[in-house]
Parts: sequence; structure tokens; C-alpha cells
Amino acid sequence: MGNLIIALDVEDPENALNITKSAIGLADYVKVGYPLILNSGLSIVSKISKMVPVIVDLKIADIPDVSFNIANKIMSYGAAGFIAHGFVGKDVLERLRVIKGEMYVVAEMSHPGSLDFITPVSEKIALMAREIGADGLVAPATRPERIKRLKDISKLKIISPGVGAQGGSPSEAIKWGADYIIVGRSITSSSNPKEAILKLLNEMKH
Ligand code: BMP
Repeated sequence: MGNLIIALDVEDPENALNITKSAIGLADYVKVGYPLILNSGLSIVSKISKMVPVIVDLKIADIPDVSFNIANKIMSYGAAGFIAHGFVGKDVLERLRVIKGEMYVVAEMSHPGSLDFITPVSEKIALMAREIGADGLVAPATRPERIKRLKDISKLKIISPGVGAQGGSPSEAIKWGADYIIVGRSITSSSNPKEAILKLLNEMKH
């Protein structure tokens, strides 16, 4: 479709469902995280999944058993996939890999603070994610050259946040190898989310 994942970081379930409606046929996935789930519970995942496939982003980062239970719970609500942190190590990722569904591993983050701890080890995380058979990596559109590097060494699909509100360019992210861009506020804060989606899809091509 459009290589677009919408980050649905809104609190109001009605708003979330309306934005999702305008994304049908345009966005490949909707990413749902803490803001919506803390307000509406996981049942919102089932509702959204009836319209657009959902990736649940709770950035799982716990011991293997607890991580496994969290991901299992997420998937029981009909999600297409989930996101886990990679820095927690291989035993956690191996335990999570048993679960059916798409598994994305955060290799490197888009905000400046990523440089403090995660970026220096992101290539190791990417290799580990490849070894355990993850479906894809999260890599930053704010540092698009890192998308290429992390994709080259892992050969994994890249989903890339940091476009728009955080300064990254959609077309640059795609040029450097992102398979999907993840976009939140540029769409969710717009008075016309559908128009914002169409504008982004157009910008991705240039
Ligand atoms: P926005 O386009 O509004 O900046 O939102 C980006 C989304 O991607 C948010 O849901 C955020 O949690 C997520 N994200 C990110 O911005 N950087 C990362 O490194 C990893 C993320 O999951």
C-alpha cells in the first residue's frame, strides 16, 4: 500500500477510531501505544484491527517471562504485531519470538537522547534481532543514514519513526531504506487527518 504506519498517540477512543476510519486503504498499519491503551484498555486494539492492522507499541522491556505474558496478552486482542526493546537481551527476544505475530525490535531511537546509550549498541541489537528471527527493526528517520546501516547489517524490514514533528523527512527515510515510515502528530494533530495522510503519501514519493 503506502508504506505508512500511523502512530495513534491520542487518548480519546472516538478520535482514535475516526482517524483510523480515514486511514482505511491508505495506511498499512496503525501503531497503538500507551496513551490510548491506558485510557481505553486493550479492547481498542480489537476495534481498530477490524479496520486497519494494528502494531501494539508497549516497547516491551522486562524479564523473559513477564515480556512473554505481555506480548501474549496483546496478541490475544487481535493485533498483527508488537514492538519490544532490544537492549534487554537475547533471552527476552528468544522467548518473545515463540509468539505468533509480527515482532519488531527497537534497535535505535529517533530522539537526541538515543545517542547516550542505545545508538552506541544499536548495531549489536540489529544483529541479535536478525539471529532470533525478528520481523523488523525500529530505526530513526531523524538519522536516515542509520536506517541504511541497520538494514544492511540485519537484512530486516525497517519501520522508521521521527518523520514530521521530530524533523525527519519522509522521502529521505524511504530513500535510505525504510520499508515503512511511522508518523504520529503530523496526522493526529491535523484538523483533517485524511488530507494529512494523503499529503504524506505524496511527499514520500519526492
Ligand atoms: P510523532 O510522529 O508524533 O513524532 O510520533 C512518533 C511515534 O513513534 C510515537 O508513537 C513514538 O512513541 C514512536 N517512536 C519514536 O518516535 N521514536 C523511536 O525511536 C521509537 C518510537 O517507537
